[in-house]
Amino acid sequence: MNKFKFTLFGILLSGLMFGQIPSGYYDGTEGLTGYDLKTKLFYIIKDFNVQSYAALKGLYQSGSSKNGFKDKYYENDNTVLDIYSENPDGPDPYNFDPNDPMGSGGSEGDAFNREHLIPQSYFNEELPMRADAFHIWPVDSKVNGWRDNYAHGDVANPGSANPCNSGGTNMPCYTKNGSLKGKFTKNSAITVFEPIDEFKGDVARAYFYFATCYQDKMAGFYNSSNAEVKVMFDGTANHVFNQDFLDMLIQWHVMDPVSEREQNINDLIYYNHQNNRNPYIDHPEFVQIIWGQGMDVNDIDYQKRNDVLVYNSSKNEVTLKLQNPEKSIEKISVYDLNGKLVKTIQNSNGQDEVKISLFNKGVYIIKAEGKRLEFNTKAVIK
Ligand SMILES: [Ca+2]
Ligand SMILES: [Ca+2]
Repeated sequence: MNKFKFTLFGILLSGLMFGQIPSGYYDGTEGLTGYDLKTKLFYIIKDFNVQSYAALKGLYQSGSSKNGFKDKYYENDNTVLDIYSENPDGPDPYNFDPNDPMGSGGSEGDAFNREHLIPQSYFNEELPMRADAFHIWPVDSKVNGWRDNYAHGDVANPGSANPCNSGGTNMPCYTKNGSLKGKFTKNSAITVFEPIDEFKGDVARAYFYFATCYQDKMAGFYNSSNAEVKVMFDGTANHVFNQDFLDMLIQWHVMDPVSEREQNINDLIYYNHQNNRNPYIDHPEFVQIIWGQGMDVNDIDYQKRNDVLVYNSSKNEVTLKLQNPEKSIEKISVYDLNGKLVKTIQNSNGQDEVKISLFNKGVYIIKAEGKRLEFNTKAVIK
């Protein structure tokens, strides 16, 4: 096991801490690695204050300043923050008032309801899973229906997708915010649903929470009558995940770091609802320590983004060029593979193009932060 790999991921994954972790909450986790750490976390989070399924509605309506189920981050208009319709690059296609009745709609934008990121049929609609707010989020009901019981996953051939309007059966297809339904990049026999880049890490961390909180129930879930469960899980209490699915979740987790919204939701659920936390929001490095042993940055397939171009502009220079005027680059941090901070660039005058000079050959990880922007990417100087 290579220690500096952990250091690097730890630095990249620990973002600005907005959350209020209660004192002593993670006592006893120090020094633990692998499944020992996961089992310790299981004991910390499993006995939560189970709320009713109906109580989720009140949670979504909460007037708390930390209610990350409302949009306090993009339009900041307190409409429902629906990951399947929020457009972080501009105006939303539609919005819901959290006080409106939930329902089912004939088309996108008609109504919202409760989306189980891990489908209810996997666990026979039983409590506490059925009402656990860490994986049940308010989303458009029509898109919820299209997502169905499929796993979340990267969709193959997104460029050939058409709108899902005809019912989500015309795959690959996209929703009004660009979420995709289609065949899994890792297995063309499997249908998956892909959230937009902005929320991929959020979704991945919800899966990591679920895998930890219910590790003792995983064998039972795996034997559910729903065949789709095997796309996500492997039936074990330790590893929990199907390997292809896990590799993708780790990639989503690394590329889309913890956001203020997630930290707010973590506090909201802890202090106002069920009194437990998602450890992977408080300690994103735990993902690597549990599941990513032996993994390094070269194992992560850093995808191209359509909001920022990252390219080698000359022999010793990497350029980040913003493609979307709604966003801004405010700060860039560059790390070498030892996890050492090589340089920081403050882009206080808001230029949409930032050049980074790097004189030593090697692989670097670039962390970009700004308005409506936070991601990690890789750069190579040859
Ligand atoms: Ca919005
Ligand atoms: Ca995110």
